[in-house]
Amino acid sequence: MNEHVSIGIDIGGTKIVAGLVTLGGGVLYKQTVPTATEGREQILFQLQQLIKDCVKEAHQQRLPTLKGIGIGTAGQIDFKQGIVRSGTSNIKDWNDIPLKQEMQRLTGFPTWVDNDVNVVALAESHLGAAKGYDNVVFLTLGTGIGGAVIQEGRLLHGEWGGAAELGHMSVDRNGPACNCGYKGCLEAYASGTGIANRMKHMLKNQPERYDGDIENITARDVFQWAAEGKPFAKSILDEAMDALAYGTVNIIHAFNPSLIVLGGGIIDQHNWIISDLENRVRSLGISSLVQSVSFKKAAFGDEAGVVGAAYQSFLYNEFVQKEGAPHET
Ligand code: BMX
Ligand code: ZN
Repeated sequence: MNEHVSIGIDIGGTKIVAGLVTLGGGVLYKQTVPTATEGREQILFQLQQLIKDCVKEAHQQRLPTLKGIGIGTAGQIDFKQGIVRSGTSNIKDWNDIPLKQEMQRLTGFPTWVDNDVNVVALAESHLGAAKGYDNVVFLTLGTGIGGAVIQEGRLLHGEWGGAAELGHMSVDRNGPACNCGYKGCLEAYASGTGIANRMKHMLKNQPERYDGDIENITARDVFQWAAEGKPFAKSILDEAMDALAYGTVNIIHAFNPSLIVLGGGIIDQHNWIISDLENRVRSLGISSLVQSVSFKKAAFGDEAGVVGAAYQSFLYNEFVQKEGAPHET
């Protein structure tokens, strides 16, 4: 076994996944923990533990020397400096963290950091569903809604890395308050937290429809109730799909992609969303733009984040590059 191997870490609003990933996108070991709700110190501690376990596992599997650590994290990331500049309340206190520096100091490994969905875009465009496409938009539906844009073959970062927060595009200026501070964001309707919150809001105003504890309702409940034919849950999912369709058309109008890749936990469990979204989008917006887009599911499924995170280390690591490995997208 002489393939390059690195540690990939995917930090989301609900879980952190860490693993040993090969240059070819194989995951040799993987561990998942719930994201600490206490905030940054605990999350940094979790990261250290996860890295320790990965290093131990690499020894046990007699893997070659690890090339480094790649982190993809939810939040607005200064990707050159590896700093988490800010984050929505999906992760407590996840702001102003020199993550790259801190991890390098604690572990001694060269470390790269970018937004969680930007790294999904790296994995999918080098090895997965978007291979061979130059203009692609990525949307993940999970705790939040994350976005990434590949424009003319390159990942769009903006001035310092905060570009493509597509979940925080408003689809209704009179809509519900979002946890980012804005109003009517796509995420407030169609993410896991958004769907649960919309359901809670509806049932609080119509308590006769539900006799359980409204505060404990999750998106999973809403999907299940809708599948059982309960009209109140169906209407929440219809609202979510409508918001997703309008949001997607806005994105198509802005970027003229040839492909939209959908991923994240909600897509993994509910494939029908992709074809339903495609049908809705085709009947909205500027015809030449909405008719020329294809839709695909992320090829790496829920491993896209951890593979893409590690992939940064292969793309940006000079030693790997000298040996003829991939160049930046
Ligand atoms: C939120 C935002 C994005 C992130 C997206 C998906 C934060 C903390 N998160 O919109 O940066 O990409 O969620 O994240 O600002 P996930 O938690 O669903 O994986
Ligand atoms: Zn928002």
